[in-house]
Amino acid sequence: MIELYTAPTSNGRRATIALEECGLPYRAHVVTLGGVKPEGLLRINPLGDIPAMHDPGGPGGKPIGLSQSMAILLYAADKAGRFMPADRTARAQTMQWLMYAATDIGPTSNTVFYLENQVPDRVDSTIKFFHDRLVNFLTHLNRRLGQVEYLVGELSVADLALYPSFLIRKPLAEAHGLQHLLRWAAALAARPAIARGVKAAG
Ligand SMILES: N[C@@H](CCC(=O)N[C@@H](CS)C(=O)NCC(=O)O)C(=O)O
Repeated sequence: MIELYTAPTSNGRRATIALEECGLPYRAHVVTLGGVKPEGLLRINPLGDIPAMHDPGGPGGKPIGLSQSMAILLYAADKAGRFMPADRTARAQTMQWLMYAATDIGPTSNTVFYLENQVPDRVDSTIKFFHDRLVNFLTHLNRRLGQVEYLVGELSVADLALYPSFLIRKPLAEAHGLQHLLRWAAALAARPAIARGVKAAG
């Protein structure tokens, strides 16, 4: 059984959603962020960051430990043989949108969070810069989702990568009337495995 260390954050939910959608049995250990980290988590990731998982039945039947929510998502999809289009062009496009979630949306959303909540000196012009950048990224997604049902047509790891980051920024999508993005999110929210994944992260 896969042991997963997680928490109710976008990264933590990405891992639980991935395991639920891929139908891989796992046990979730919900970790208190900022607190003492369980030994099992530190053995996989000495940084103590969630999510991290241990799969005793990894490739070749050997155990594997993994951190990084995107790596866990791709591992689960590969193990289950799901959510990655067979067509090579569609696969390349899936990676393009997954990277958009991983390197543009996620980090910008996190930066807004840190600037608004954790950086000691609040600088409104800097917050506005990153906030506008995030709105621009979400608007780009909205345009894309006005043309396709899911990011690459069929449901893929790109959608599963993005959805947890979207959840935190849903109010922004509502405030800017990003109807296609909201339609996409409602379709994902209606999936029982996604609902279970969000709940399992705590
Ligand atoms: N890039 C990593 C980021 C992992 C990360 O930053 N995890 C945070 C929570 S979302 C964490 O565990 N922080 C340690 C703590 O707050 O105690 C991923 O996608 O998994």
